[in-house]
Amino acid sequence: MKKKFLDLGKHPITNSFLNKIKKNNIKKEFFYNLSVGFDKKNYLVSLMNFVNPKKQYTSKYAHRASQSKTMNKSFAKIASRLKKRFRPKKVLEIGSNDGVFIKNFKRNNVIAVEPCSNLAKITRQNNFKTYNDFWSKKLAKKIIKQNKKKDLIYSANTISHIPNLNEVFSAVSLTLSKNGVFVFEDPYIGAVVKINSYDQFYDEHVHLFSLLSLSKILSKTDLKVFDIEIIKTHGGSIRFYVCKKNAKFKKTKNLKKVKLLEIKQQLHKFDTYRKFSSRVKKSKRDLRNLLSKLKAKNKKIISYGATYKSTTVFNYCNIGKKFIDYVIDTTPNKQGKFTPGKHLPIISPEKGLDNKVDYAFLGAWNFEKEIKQKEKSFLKRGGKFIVHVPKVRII
Ligand code: JHZ
Repeated sequence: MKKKFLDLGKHPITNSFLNKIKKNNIKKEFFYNLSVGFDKKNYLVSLMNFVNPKKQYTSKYAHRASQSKTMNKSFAKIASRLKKRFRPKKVLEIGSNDGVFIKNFKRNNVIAVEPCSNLAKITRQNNFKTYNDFWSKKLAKKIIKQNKKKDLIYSANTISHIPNLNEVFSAVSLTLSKNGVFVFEDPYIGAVVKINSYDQFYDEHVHLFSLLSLSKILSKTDLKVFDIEIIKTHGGSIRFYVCKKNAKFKKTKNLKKVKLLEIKQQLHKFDTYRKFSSRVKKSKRDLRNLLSKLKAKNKKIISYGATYKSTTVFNYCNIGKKFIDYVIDTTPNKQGKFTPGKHLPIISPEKGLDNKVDYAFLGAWNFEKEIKQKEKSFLKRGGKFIVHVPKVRII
């Protein structure tokens, strides 16, 4: 049973960018209550209400994982490390997006699973065998029948998106070879609590894991975690290495270290999340105050990165056109559209980062370094970024 600790109010689906702002479109826009709870039994943080995945992972899925240099590099690095460490002959990726990870493998070694048909089309066009489907036991059975069991299953920013974790891990267990390894990474609840990144909560992030929660969940399966890494990706992620309980891998020292850190951070206590929730309310007040002050001085403010995260910030903090003129983003299929809920126009950075912009709210704060590097001339002429993590401030 989950106990609620955070209520962020009514939110749209983060992937539901609008083509046009017409009365009819706005009337039809789907909203749900975004609130977050803690399950004392499994130490797991999850949304209180799940949106139907068929509404989320459609043929119009906008996010392209290859839109940042940082992510291209990060996927190339992990692919190379996994190849060296496990020497896998048969590889599968769950949630392959536009192929940013699998492109580092030979086509005959790797297959992809991706529910969004527009993304599956891209990896197919690049000649990677792709199953355009949701990850499930049924699909796992089909895959092993056609493609044999896998030595490596990899997944980034996908497992936290799937409501039914029993189904996820049963399907993984069916698909793994005897000494096969399942490596997956997702935003880390430890980082969210530490840096106050409440915008990691949105319809797609239905669970945010810790080692403590995953260990509880896997204790009911034939799988175990044998290694772990806390990484900087997306503002703080956790990477789990999982295998069958009777596989050859011994648990590493990293597990003990992370477990102790999580206990120190009290990630297994409801009170930690209750306190976090007060910090989130303060963050909202601070951001609205800062934007109001800047607007009173007639400053031009835009937002940088039409992220799913910023949909949470804007809808929770009620930030619309009064504060933000428009959003800039490099993703071609976000440009020309409007953000979910607050309907801010999205345009390209080339068009949008003009000389009149005084401040840019960093919706893509997780790429601060890459963006600052790219936008040196904006900074040089006195342009400034606003961030809300770990604290609302101008940088
Ligand atoms: P980014 C998505 O969330 C959705 P979002 C998903 N649920 C998830 O878990 C994470 O990804 C991983 C743009 N950009 O990655 C590109 C620029 O315009 O933080 C993207 O639209 N210029 C699957 O949306 C956005 O910002 C740049 O220089 O919160 C970044 O989105 C860079 C670097 C990015 O994920």
